[in-house]
Amino acid sequence: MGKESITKEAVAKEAITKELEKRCIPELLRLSDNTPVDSPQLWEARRKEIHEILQRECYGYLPETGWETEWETVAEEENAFGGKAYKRTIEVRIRSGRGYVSFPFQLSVPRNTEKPSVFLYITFSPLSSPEMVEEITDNGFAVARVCYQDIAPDQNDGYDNGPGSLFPGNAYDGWGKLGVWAWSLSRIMDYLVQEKTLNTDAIAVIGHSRLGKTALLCGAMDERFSLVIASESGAGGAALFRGKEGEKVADLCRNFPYWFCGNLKKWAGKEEELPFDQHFAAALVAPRCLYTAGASEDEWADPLSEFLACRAVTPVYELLGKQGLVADRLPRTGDIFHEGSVGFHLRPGTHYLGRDDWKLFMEYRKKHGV
Ligand code: GTR
Repeated sequence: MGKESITKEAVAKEAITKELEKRCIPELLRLSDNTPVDSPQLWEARRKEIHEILQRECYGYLPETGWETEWETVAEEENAFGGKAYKRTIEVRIRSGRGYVSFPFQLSVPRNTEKPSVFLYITFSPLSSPEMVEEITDNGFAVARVCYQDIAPDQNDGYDNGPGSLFPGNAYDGWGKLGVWAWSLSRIMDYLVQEKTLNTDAIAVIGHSRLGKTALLCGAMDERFSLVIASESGAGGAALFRGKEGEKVADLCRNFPYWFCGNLKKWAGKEEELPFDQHFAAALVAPRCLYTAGASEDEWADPLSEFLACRAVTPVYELLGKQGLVADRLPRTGDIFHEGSVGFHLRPGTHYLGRDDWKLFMEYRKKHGV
């Protein structure tokens, strides 16, 4: 390699560092008492702090105890997709001292693969819509799919409906709908990890947009997922708030106050003062795999801010003995960074989760065995 290209490479890498420095985000590898975090043991302590800050200031506290869950298969299709897969619809029933709620999910398992890895996919569309399931199962993955509105309506209805009603919170740090959806995914995970026909070591959680935020929160809180895929999750998802284009804290709090906890409102217009930024959520996934997908024309989500969060968590991965994001330059349309435990791609086009994204997610999983 010539001197000139070495220099070009170094400049391209340096551009990432410079862009990230401009954001002035809070440090990950320092405890609140200022102790530098330089070992996996100290990271555990820092992890607890981050876990606490994110719940208190952004998403609200998710319940940790006090419920019972049961699951019942309510429908079965032995020969789905012309016999290539079987499908089960399973009802999740959750009970606490305050009552009982339920929602369905659908598990599609390919017959061509022994112990398939799984995508736990939270979707906008109802379970009756086919979505990408046939293509995913043809690729040897099982899919557990849940429609987010079946868990709890996407409305400002307080704690009236869905799992929120089992654990109503307060107006400050009570859980918002993202928390409710994310926590409910973990109740599906409780079922999946017991299912011996599946590869329970390779269960990914995936969602797009508001459901990308949900998937990130779920995978940040629940360490049983081997991979977390946040597609175009933007503000309140994988994108840094500081220096972000498009949607800001004030937009989220005006349009969707009920997605988050009440405390987030304090930070509207004050991103620079936030005691966290979204790389905190991404860092909780380490050392497990994290994949952030962006689209070049999705300014509202801001893929550069998503990319920079991936870069920002890389030192945590390195501390834990993994490569984080392996990228040699700021992302250009069409770039795919699949080398490290943090994956990223920048698809051409607008806000959407489609077959081009799925193809890359499946490639990444096969490459990393997660
Ligand atoms: C938008 C919202 C985004 C994103 C998106 C979606 O209106 O501003 O944060 O969540 O909805 O979920 O489709």
